[in-house]
Amino acid sequence: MSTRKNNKSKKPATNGSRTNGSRRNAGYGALNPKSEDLAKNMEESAGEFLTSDQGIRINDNQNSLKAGNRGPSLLEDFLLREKITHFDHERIPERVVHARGSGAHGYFQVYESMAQYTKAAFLQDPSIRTPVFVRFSTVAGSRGSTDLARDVRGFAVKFYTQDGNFDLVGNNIPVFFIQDAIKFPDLVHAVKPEPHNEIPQAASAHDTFWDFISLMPESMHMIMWVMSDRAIPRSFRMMEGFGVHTFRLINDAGKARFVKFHWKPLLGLHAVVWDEAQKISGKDPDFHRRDLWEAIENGDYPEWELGVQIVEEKDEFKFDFDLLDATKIIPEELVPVQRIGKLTLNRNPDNFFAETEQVAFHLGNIVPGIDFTNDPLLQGRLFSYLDTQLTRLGGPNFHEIPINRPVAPVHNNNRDGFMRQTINRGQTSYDPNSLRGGCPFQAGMDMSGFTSYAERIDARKIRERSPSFFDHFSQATMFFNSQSEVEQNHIVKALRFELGKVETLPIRERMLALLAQVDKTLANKVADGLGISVPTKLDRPMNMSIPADGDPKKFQPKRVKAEMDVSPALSMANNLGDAVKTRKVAFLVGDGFDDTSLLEMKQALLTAGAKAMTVAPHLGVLMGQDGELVKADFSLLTASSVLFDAVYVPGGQASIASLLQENESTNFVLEAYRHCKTIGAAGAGAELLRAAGLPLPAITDGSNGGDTEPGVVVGDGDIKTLAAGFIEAMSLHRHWGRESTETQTGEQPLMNNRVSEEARV
Ligand code: HDE
Repeated sequence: MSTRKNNKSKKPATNGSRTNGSRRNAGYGALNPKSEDLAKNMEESAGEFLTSDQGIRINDNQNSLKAGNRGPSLLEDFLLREKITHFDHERIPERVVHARGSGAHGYFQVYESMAQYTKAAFLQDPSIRTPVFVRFSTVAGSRGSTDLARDVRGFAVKFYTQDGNFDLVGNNIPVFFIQDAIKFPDLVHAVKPEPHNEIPQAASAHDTFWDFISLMPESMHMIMWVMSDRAIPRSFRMMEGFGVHTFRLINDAGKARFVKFHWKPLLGLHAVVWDEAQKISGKDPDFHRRDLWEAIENGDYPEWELGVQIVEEKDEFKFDFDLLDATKIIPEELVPVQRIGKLTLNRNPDNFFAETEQVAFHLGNIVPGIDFTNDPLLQGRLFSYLDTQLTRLGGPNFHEIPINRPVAPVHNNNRDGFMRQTINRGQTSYDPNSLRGGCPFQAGMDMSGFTSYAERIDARKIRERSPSFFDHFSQATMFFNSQSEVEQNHIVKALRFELGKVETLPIRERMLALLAQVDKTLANKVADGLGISVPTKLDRPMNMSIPADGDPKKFQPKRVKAEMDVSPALSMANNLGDAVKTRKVAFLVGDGFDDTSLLEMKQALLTAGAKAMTVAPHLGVLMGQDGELVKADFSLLTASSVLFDAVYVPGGQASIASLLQENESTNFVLEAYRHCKTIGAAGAGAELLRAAGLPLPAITDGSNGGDTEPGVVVGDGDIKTLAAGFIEAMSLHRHWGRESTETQTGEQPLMNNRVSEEARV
C-alpha cells in the first residue's frame, strides 16, 4: 500500500461545512438533467489539499524557489511557472457584441402539447421540464461596462432538449436596425466606441452611430424602440424577449407554418428614468446583474411565458409588410400571441466564467419541428455564431465545454482539434463504413432525424432587396402613436440627449429629416431641444445604401398604407403586471425610530412580496424608541435612492432629527421624488419630506396622496391604512405626472400627430 494513499485520508480538519455545495447540489439530479450533467465537472476545495494542476500537493504557496533567501528565483520552480503561466492566459476575447451579460439556469415547461403545430420534442409534453440556460446582455459595451446603458438587451435561451440543443437567440426589442446581415459589421463599428480614441464606452450618443443611422432609413422603427424606455429596463426580469425573425414550425405531417417567438415577463414591463439610469451606472454598474442574482438567491424566481404568433403559409403575403423583414413586427392585434409555456429561472451559475462567459449561443442550433426562413438577417446570423466562437473559445471543440454540451447523446465523425475532450474509441471516423457496421447511423425522420423544410426556390442569383422591404416608416409611426404621452416625451428627451451629443450639424439635420417622416411633432420637439429646425428639404438620396450602379429612385423608402395606426400592446404603460412583488423599499431610519411604524409597514410590504431595507446615518444596529433593534442594511453613504423602487420614512422624533443632520437624507427623498417613485412617511417622518422640499398631499390619512400628490403617502394614524395606500401607490410603478412640472416648461403635451401626407416621402 502506498504512503500516498494513506496520506490522502489525512485531510485537514474542516468544520464539515460544504453547505454551499450541498445546498446547490440539492437542486441537481433527476429534476434537471443539465444540472446533473454539469455536476460532473464541478470542483469544490473545501476540506481538500492545495495541489498543482498535476495533482502534486503544495507545501509552500508563499515563496518561490530561490538560490538563497536573497538570491534569484530558479527556473526549476515548476510550481511558480505553472501558476504564473496559467494566470497569464486567464482571459479570452470578449464577445464582439453582447460582451456584457449575466446568466442563469432554469427550466421550460409547455402548457399543453403543441403537436398540432410542431413536432419539437420539448413542446409536446406538459409534464416535461426542459433545462435551459439564459444569458441577458447589453450590446455595445465591453465586458466591464455598465448594465444601465441605453441599449438593446440580448435575451438568449439555450434549451437542452432531448432532441439536442435549441437556441432562441433573441433581444428585448422585436425588430432590428438593419434588414440584411451584410450591414451588421457597419452598424456595430458605428455604435462601438469611435476607433481613434475609443470613446464613448457603452453609449450610442456619439457621431459615428448617428451618422450611420441618419443614412439608413430602414433603422427608424428600431430607433423608436431604442429611444423608448424599453432600452433602460428596471430589471432583466421586467422585460420582454423576442426571437425577432420569422421562423417556421413544422408538425409531424410535415406541414409548416410561420412563427414569431415572444417572451412575456410575469412581473410586467418596467423601466427606470434616464437620469436614474445614468446615476445607477455610477452607484452600481452591476445593477441588473445583482438584481437577477439576488432575485434567484431569494427564491423570487423570474418567470416568462413563451408566446407564439402563428401565420399559415397561405397568408405569407397577406400583410402590408414582409414577414422576412426583421425591421417589422406582426402587431399583436393582427395575430394574437398565444402563450404556450413558461420559463422559470431558478439557479444561479456556480462559476461566471465557466458558464456565463463560455456559453456559446448559435441561431443554427435548432431541433426537428423548428426551421428557418429566408430572412436575410437570419441567414447571415446562421454563419456568424459558429464562426465567432472559433476565435472566442479557441477552436472547434467549444461544444464540449460543459455549459454548451447537449444532454442528448453526441455521436459523429468530427475529430480532434484544440482541447478535444471526447475520447472517441474505435477504428473508424468516417461514413459510410463497414468496419463498424455503418455506425453511427443516420436517423430516419420517424426517429427524430432532422430534415430541412423543403421550401421550393426557383430564382436568379442576385444582390438585391425585395421592394416589399422598402416601407421604413409606417411601423415606426405606429410605434410612436402607440405610446402614452409620458412615453412619447421620454422618446423626445432621449433623442434630444443622443443627438445633443452629436457634434456634426449635418448629422443632426439628417436625423431630424428622418424623424419628420415618422412624426412631425416628434421631429419639431427634438429640433427645439437642439436649437435648430427640421430641414424643409430632404437630404436626398435619403437611402445611402444603394449599389454603385443602382437606381437611386428605386432604393428610396416608400410608405405603404398601414393596416394599423396604433397597437396598444406596444405601450409599456399597458403592460404593468405586478409592480410590487420583489420591489425594494428603502426605510430611512435613525436611532429612536417609531417601532410600530417600522415593523407594521415592513410586515405589510413582505406580505405583498416586496423587500424592505434600512438605510441609516450609520451602519450597525439601530434602536427604536420602544427598544426594537434593527440592523442597518446600508448607510446613507453606501446606498442611494436610485437603487430602490420606493422610500418610506417611519416616525420617531429622534430618528428624524438624526436623519436631518445628514444632507444625504433629504437628497435621498428628493431624488426619489424626481424619479417619480412612491414616497411614504409616518408621523414625524413627514418632517423629512418637508425639509426636502417635497409637496405634501392635502390629506394625511395614509391614503395614496389623493388628487394633489399621487404617490406621496403620509399618515399620522393607523399604519395599516398607510401601508395599504403605500402599496397601492407602488403598484403603479411610477407617478409620471410629476415629470410634467419639470424641465418641459412651456411645452405642450405631445399628441399623436401623424406626418401630413405632403411631408412624406
Ligand atoms: Fe447577434 N451576434 N448578430 N443578434 N446576438 C452575437 O455571437 C450577429 C442579431 C444576439 O449571450 C455574436 O456568440 C450578426 C439580432 C444575442 O452569448 C455574433 C447579426 C439579434 C447575442 C453575432 C446579428 C441578435 C448575440 C457575438 C446580423 C436578435 C448574445 C458573440 C445579421 C434576434 C448571445 C456571439 C450571448 C451575439 C452576430 C444580429 C441577438 C458576432 C452577424 C437581429 C442575444 O456572432
